Amino acid sequence: MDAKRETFETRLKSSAAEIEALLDLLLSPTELSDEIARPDLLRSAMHYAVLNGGKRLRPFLVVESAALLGGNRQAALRVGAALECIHCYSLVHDDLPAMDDDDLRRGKPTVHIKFDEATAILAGDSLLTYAFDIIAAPETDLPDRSKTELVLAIARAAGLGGMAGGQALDLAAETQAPNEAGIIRLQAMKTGALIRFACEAGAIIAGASTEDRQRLRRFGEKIGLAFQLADDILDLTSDIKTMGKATGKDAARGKGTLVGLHGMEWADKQLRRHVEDAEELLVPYGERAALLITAAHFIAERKS
Ligand code: GRG
Repeated sequence: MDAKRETFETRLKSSAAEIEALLDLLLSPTELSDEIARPDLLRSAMHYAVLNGGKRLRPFLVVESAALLGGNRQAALRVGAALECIHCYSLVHDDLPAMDDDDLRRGKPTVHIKFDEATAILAGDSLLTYAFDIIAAPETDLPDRSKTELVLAIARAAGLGGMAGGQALDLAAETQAPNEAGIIRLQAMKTGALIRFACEAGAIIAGASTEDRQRLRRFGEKIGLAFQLADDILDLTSDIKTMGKATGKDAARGKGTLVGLHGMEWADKQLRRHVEDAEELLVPYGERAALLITAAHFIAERKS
């Protein structure tokens, strides 16, 4: 393994450990002020949904984007934890029988299998809500204006015009296959929006200039495209053991993907192009951006 990749993997692991420790604390049985009680079954399901493995890529992007622009690390960790709560909620709800109907996630039983469907729905609901709590709480040491910007940006990324809307388009795609532009839009919403937020959040936390914020946002967009393309390739080429979840489902359902439309050779080339574009965007930051650039490569080359 080359040195840059090694540094990246070490940093990804250490930020994942910090995020997990924070999530564990946030999901402890002790009530926060103004909470009346924390029902233990629901709290346990949330804890299980969040602390069951996972690469913690989105929080890593928040932390490292903030670090690039001189943002407060503790605040970035909290925003990363909030984002991971939303990501995990989306996985819990996506796995439900009414959606993808999966029994396995991150190599373990999905939340509705381990607990029950109603608890899984409520765990997702509560994780989504908790994300806004974590950002707005006094423990997140940021100016109120930055918190408002973060809450607005994460809401737009997760809601009707972002991830949840993308999931609705994805469900509709099972009965009517979208064209290429439709696939790109669906994926930008369903998967891309949270990844773009992760990178833009770093700039907001750092109180960066509009230009820096825009640059990080575009970087997030590019690696979001790479992430989804890699996911489509893995859905076709990987197996349940490596991925920790069912594979081949998109193809089996005749769901349109860019790989299905253009073939594997095109997808590989396109993936390289997205990573090059992402790298190009960070040129102004020189060596300081090396870690984020290695992250872009990792996203494109990941095996799970
Ligand atoms: C239910 C509102 C709602 C949205 C669901 C994200 C999502 C939308 C569905 C998940 C289905 C899926 C496999 C999407 C492809 C991209 C994706 C989010 C993969 C999983 O993310 P990783 O690889 O997972 O970062 P880990 O486990 O490492 O966190």
